[in-house]
Amino acid sequence: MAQAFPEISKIEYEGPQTKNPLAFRWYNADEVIEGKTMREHLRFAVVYWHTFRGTGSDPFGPGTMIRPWDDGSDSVENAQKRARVCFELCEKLGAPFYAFHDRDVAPEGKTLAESNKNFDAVAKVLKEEQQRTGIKLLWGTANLFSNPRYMLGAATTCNADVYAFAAAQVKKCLEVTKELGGENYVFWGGREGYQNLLNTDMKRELDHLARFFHMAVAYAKEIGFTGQFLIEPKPKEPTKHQYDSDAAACLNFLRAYDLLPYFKLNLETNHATLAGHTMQHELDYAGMQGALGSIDANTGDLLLGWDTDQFPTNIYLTTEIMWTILKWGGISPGGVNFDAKVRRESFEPIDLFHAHVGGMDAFARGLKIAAAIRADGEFDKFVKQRYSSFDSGIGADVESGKADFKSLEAYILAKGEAAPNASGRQEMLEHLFNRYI
Ligand code: XUL
Ligand code: CO
Repeated sequence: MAQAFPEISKIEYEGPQTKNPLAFRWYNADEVIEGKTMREHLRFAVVYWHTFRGTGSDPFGPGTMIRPWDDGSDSVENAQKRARVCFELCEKLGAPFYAFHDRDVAPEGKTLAESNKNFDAVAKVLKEEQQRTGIKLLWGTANLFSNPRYMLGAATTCNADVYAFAAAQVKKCLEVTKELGGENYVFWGGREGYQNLLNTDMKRELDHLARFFHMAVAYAKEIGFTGQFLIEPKPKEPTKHQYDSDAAACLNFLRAYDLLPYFKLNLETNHATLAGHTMQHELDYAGMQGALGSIDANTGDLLLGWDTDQFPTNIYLTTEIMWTILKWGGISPGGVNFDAKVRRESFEPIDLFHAHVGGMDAFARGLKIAAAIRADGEFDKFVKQRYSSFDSGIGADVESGKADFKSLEAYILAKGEAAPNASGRQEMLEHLFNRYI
């Protein structure tokens, strides 16, 4: 097949001084940081849906993207051709992974059997290309939200037939993900939520969702799929209230239904901010509970209240993310997955390269800055000192479980007043953070 991007050769690391926009200034795949290469830390992945199926359409107008390799048809041949283009892009970027929904890579047929046949035909090409290039599948997932049958949800629908369809679709997607050596399997709760509680039995819907996840875990075991299951939180859009609204809600759900041993979280920046959190908050919250699985790397827009899925270029953001990921020991077998789309106005094929190169470089730079912050240890020292009253005496009794309300009362009655507080020094610390940027 002729190249889709003949004018672009492999993107190389040229160092911070280069003026070449299609070169890495910071992402030097083999450079070792904290004992691992950048490639191993970052595990970059290209998403199939935005990058190869995004048309640039919005509620006010049709698609704008120029994609010369795509004939615009829903044929299996076109899908197979597109699959090969995905690998050309990943190879030229040096991205070691990709991720897909079943319905992005292969057209949906008139029946489930026909859809499965289409999926197999494209999976055959994906496998060939994986073997040719060494590029791997970070995760697979089933699209349980686009087809109108899923308008009321999939695993949380009120329609048992729709529930059965969704289960069958996930069954097939697990089989294909296993066949392609997928390292994770993601559930993003597309329409798993509600628009209105007047027509919704929330308890029953959540019970059904938990049953669904238990069935997925059981089937994975049966077929020998050993990838990590991930849930991707998002608070709203398309429904008004998504059940998997943020990290804390997901972890509570998983714990309540005995699913915690089988799942971690796939955290996405734009979803975190829609939930009223920072990405760093979500990462830290998941990390402290051993549930930090993978990230969908993107960013929202401060002035827009929806999921704009922009490519991340903000160094503060990528530093905070990589700092927190390093803190919790990394994200493998997860990765940094660019769930991001070029703007409608960035319609030329080369914009796909500018977007990914910029995102990869921003993360590489964030990783280097985060490692420098950790090497100096100034923040760690400050925070450790801040909590030092819990290292000995009455504080240590609290942490060890030795103290109770009576002993704490006796202690403070004898003392008369608590020791004075120390300043939080927020401004000093924010200034210190800037020193590394
Ligand atoms: C939607 C979203 C999805 C998931 C995969 O906001 O992020 O693309 O990442 O279903
Ligand atoms: Co996502």
